[in-house]
Amino acid sequence: GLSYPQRLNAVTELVDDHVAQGRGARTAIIGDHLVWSYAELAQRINRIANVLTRDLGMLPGNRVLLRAANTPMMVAAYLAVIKAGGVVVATMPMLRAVELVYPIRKARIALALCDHRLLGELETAQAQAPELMRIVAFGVWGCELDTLMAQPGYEHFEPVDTSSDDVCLIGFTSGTTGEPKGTMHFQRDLLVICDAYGAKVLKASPQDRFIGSAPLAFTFGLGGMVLFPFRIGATAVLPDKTGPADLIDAIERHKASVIFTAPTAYRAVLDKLDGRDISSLRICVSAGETLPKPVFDAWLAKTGLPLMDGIGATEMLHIFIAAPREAIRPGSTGLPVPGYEAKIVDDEGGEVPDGTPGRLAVRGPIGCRYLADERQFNYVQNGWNVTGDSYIRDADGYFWYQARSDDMIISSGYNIAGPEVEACLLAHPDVMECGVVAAPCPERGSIVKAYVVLREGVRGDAAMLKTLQDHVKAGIAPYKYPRAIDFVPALPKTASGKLQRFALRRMAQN
Ligand code: 3SK
Repeated sequence: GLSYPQRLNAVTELVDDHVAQGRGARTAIIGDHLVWSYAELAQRINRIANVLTRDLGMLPGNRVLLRAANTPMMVAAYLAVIKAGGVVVATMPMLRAVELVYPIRKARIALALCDHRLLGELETAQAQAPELMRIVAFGVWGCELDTLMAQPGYEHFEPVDTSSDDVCLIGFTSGTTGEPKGTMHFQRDLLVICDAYGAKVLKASPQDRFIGSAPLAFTFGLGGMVLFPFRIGATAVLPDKTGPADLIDAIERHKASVIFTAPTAYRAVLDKLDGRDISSLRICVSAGETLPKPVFDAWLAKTGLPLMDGIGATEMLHIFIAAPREAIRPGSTGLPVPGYEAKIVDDEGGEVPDGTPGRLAVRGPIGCRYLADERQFNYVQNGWNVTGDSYIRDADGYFWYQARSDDMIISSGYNIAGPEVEACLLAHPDVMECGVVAAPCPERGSIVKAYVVLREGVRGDAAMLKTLQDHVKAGIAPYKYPRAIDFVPALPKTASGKLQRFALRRMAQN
């Protein structure tokens, strides 16, 4: 089992110990225009922590909103708040003012550190969120934070003597349904995910360079691009832009070796790969949404590397089911991460036999703790975290994704998993992205309806509709074929890049 001292400040172990133990010259962060060693990162963290506590009046336990893209300063600010005993509430850079008001009010946030390029929406939100007393800009010379940081005597900061179960971050779920929920995580949780998934499944080395595209405000990105590398003294590569072409550029340029991103991004990268060299990659993690088998197959064929699928949740901080590279079974999400247990339950919470679909329930060293939210009692039942995902466990203990519990389409009495139809459509070379939901139908109750983004230059006409319908009929049980297909230029996504099926379901009502 994992055990941690009762008094613990995670930043000591993630950054300061590397410096104290002679690893300060190692590269911690490579940005587009800078490289920081662990010693330089530690000093930036100390300078910001001094500003927070001496100039901005932050006290241990105070919540601080952070708003920036995945920049080195965002990382330093994140760790400075934690080192000073505060609680980080990071927000996705894409959020607009209306979306920022809710977390500010819910978490009663008085202080925000904000990249100067993203001030506009936050200032607009402030007008509707009187709790937010102070916004401090950073990112270029002359910004308030950058100026304050430069004060003499700010290069040292004693970590606040926090308890291992002091809350240090509140991650707001991106709201695929309902109001966002604030999930609270402890100082020790930041280390737990590294020592469980990181050490036992990912098995990266201090020589690795980590890259990815998820925002650091999404705990998938925080773990993959900051916590996992820092725990082992490895390097985080943080390019300014993280679109598919930018990722390829940065992998080539900085020889990144471990990548964390979502299936859609792998697909988009594949599309732009001709003539490029990404052979430095050796570990490729896919999570954030279900990994369609065609994407696994295509990535393997092109790169020779298996995608390491995994399922996590903001509630659980990071991935809790995945398979180590040597035990991957394509199409399956994997096995419980060592230290976690998982089972499949029915609607009453009773465990169902292997091979039977039901809801995925999990427990382990991290669990869901919503900030003042009654939905806690739906998510945690009898000590188990009951996710909204429908899964099957096979006789060997592998977990196979079926659908979000609410992604099942019932058509003429058949249960059809939308993601299975999506995976089949995605295997067609002209399909770039798709989402499959139920559309109302007087005869059948519902029909399967697909929203499809076609490859550039391909026409969404009647012939293509028939081609795709025939393709699904040939690939999976014919009753699952989409009776309706809309060709669309883009799919609705959350700020963390997840398909918003509820938005498609709403579109399908009309
Ligand atoms: O699977 C997810 O959506 C997830 C959420 C939070 C952290 C990590 C992951 C993979």
